[in-house]
Amino acid sequence: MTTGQAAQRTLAEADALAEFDAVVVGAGFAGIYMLHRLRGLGFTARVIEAGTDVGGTWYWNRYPGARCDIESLSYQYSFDDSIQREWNWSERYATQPEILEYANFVADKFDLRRDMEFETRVTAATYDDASERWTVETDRGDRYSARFCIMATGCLSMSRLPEIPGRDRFEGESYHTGQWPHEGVDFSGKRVGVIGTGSSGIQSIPLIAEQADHVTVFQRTPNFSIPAHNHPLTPEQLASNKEEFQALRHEAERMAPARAGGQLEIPKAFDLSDEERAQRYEQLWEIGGVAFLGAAADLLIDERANETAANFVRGKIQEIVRDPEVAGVLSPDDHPLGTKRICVDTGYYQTYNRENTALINLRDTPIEEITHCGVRTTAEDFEFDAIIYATGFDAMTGALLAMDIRGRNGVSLRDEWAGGPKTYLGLQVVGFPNLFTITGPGSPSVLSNMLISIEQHVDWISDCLEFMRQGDLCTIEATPEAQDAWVAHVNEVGDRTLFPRANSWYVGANIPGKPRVFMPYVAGVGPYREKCDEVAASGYEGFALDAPRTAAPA
Ligand code: N01
Repeated sequence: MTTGQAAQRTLAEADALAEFDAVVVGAGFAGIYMLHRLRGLGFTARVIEAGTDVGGTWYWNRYPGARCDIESLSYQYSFDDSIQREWNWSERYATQPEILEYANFVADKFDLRRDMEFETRVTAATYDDASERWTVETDRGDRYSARFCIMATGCLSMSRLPEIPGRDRFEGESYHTGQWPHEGVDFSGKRVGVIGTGSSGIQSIPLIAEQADHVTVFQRTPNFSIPAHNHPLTPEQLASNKEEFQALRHEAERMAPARAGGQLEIPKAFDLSDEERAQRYEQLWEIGGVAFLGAAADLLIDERANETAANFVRGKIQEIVRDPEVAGVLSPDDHPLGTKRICVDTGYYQTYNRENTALINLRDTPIEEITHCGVRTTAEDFEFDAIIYATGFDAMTGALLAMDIRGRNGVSLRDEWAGGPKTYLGLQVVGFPNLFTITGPGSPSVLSNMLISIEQHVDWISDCLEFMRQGDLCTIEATPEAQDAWVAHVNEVGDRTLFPRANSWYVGANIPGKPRVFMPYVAGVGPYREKCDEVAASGYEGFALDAPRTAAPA
């Protein structure tokens, strides 16, 4: 333990019995902004974070090639204009180190670390009916008491190792992309096996292949990937964005995606002739990135429309990859394009033209076990110096359910969500008063620019807390009627799209035994914001608000 950690530890011990207005779990982008708002409102708050510093996703995912697939000029806070005025992004898509530096820049600018507890994992949060307060417990034995408990735990923060027999037997190096060593890894001269071809695999494989002696990629399901066409940002681009940023953000915050009937100027796939459609797909392929999903208004609604775009991408894979058999294995055929998170890459398909890169189709020859020296499939034994698990996350609910969260009458969130997550607006759960989930299931979250959704939730929660203070109210809790209606609505709009058809982490299909529920809200941040604003303006319709029974309000 360093002197600094020891000093912080002593502080934590001193704080262990202290009471706060709010405890915030997680110091990623959500926790950072939540603390800033709470402080601004004069609430006392403590942020508890498992990592040694701020950053959340961008603290943990340090694998080679890790970048955001939202353009950096959009992936930034808007709450204080001086942040974007002072910060300059270097590339169209920022690298993980640069985004982490940005998180640190914001934490420093607002002097946030003094209210944060690092290297501390929350293990339990329990609501006490009598005192109407939460007790938050950590893996260091600390206990915090707070009126409000705010989960800023992220949607993709519980990394997941697959249940392959023999995983612990491997004598070489093992890594998970979501828990990458801070000092980096040098693969020079090494034989590397990569399991998984989602965004993390697709971003890291090209760079690992450039460095390693040999790379073997184990693919179970091929994914659609669109080129990033990343490039440095010019001083002119940065300068003009600084002027336009707030207006652009205002517009983005109110946007409904094409799949929800927004952006009427976008044509439907069959409004175009075959030639016009091909031209449009080609243009969007050249622009690159997730914008490809906006190629036609009905891509995520109409299977036939989707198939035209999927065919276009499959054609690109055949063009890029020299070996037609490998191109065939890389071509997705089991889900509509975009219904698993679309990937954005730099040189991914091209990597399979390298002499030192091999692709193993696990559909033909599944992995049987990990051996002491590599991977055994039903067809072959592979020897590796390192195995990389790019096998993803227990998304959206994993981080919440990893804690023992108990609401009124000791009811556990794990039991409440045994059949899948149920929330009102993705913000609250019946039976868990004064517990908020930032970008929780049932909100746009992972289907949106996370910075937009985080700011909207933090602002909504902050306004709600201020409303409660003004009205001398002590507890807020979603009503069962409002929650049921919201869950039904989230399912209904989700079912109008093609999303539920894919075995994606959006529906929990990557976790054995996880209930199959489509978790994010697809109607877009604009309509969602309107609904949240209406609820707030009505005096929090759908929530029960109560005056204190026992103690003074926070
Ligand atoms: O995880 P994934 P990820 N044997 O779940 C395979 C965000 N993100 O870390 O599809 C063999 O997508 C699994 O195969 P299958 C982004 O939202 C963003 O890549 O289950 N294979 C799949 O290929 C993204 O969607 C960025 O058949 C196994 C892979 O592992 C999300 O995080 C960058 C297996 C997991 O893919 C998750 O991405 C990175 C097994 N037993 C991540 N188990 C950007 O911003 C699993 N797999 C760019």
